[in-house]
Amino acid sequence: MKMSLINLVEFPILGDERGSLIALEAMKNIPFDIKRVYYIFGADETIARGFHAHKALQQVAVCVAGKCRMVLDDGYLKEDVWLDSPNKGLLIGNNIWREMHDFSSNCVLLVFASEYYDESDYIRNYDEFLKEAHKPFIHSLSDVKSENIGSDTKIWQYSVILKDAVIGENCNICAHTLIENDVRIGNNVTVKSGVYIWDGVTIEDNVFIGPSVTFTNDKNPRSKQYPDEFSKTIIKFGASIGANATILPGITIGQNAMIGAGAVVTKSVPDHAIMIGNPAIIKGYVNK
Ligand code: T46
Repeated sequence: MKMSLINLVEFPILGDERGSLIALEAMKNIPFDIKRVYYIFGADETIARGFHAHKALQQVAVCVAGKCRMVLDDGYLKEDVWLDSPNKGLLIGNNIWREMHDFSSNCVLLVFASEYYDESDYIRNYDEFLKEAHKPFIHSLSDVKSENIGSDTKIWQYSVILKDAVIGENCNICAHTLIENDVRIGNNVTVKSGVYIWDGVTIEDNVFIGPSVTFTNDKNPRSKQYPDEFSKTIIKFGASIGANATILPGITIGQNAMIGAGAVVTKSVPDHAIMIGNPAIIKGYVNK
């Protein structure tokens, strides 16, 4: 579950019978070096402002007088909060879409910023913001040559993905995996560690590939001798392949089928079948 986007900092109110005082200090109650301070006042109560995100900028916003409603959105979650007290600071990180609504006529919104003003740091188009927020996560220790990787997909350490591979949205490709060129992977697929997916393999949506599952694509492998075409393997929608199972070349695994750990699958598998053993046999069927 996502944590809240509303990150409020409460500033201690100092003062005495003469009145109140709040002190704001960089790297103390403002969690960055302050390079810029600006304030918004005299805002039209009927007009909202903001409607952008920042690529790098961190800010803390405080209503030192009056109030306004701040809407924050990280591309997954949208939340709002009233800024209505001079001792309540809202921390707004980078890559967060912000909107300011419902300014009171006396509102003074004071903002501390971690960087100097730079228009190129703004993302002012919501679709562009969403694209950025949902872009695939590619770990810096992986070697990913393909540019066909869907939004929200995660590729972890020491994965090698060749240029023509196609991977859908919201997949999890765990550490220590290899995906060759002629491979198609759908949406919501999990590939656990230690899996090598060779040319000729198609994996449809919602499939689970357990750790160290072994795919093959050549019935008569000999060193330095290549078939005209590699055998095609298809893993259909929703199928699950248990750890360390071996899938021989040219096999189709049916929709929602469940392959037990360590099974050696030598023949195509019907939809919903449960397969176990070596050679794998049908043990039953999962509920449709
Ligand atoms: C933010 C929200 C909370 C400058 O020249 N220097 C500055 O430091 C700033 C902040 C703005 N400007 C210029 C740019 C525009 O021509 O002032 C004009 C109004 O700025 P903008 O339309 O971006 O204002 P808001 O209220 O939509 O957004 C502002 C900040 O720009 C933004 O960083 O997070 O307040």
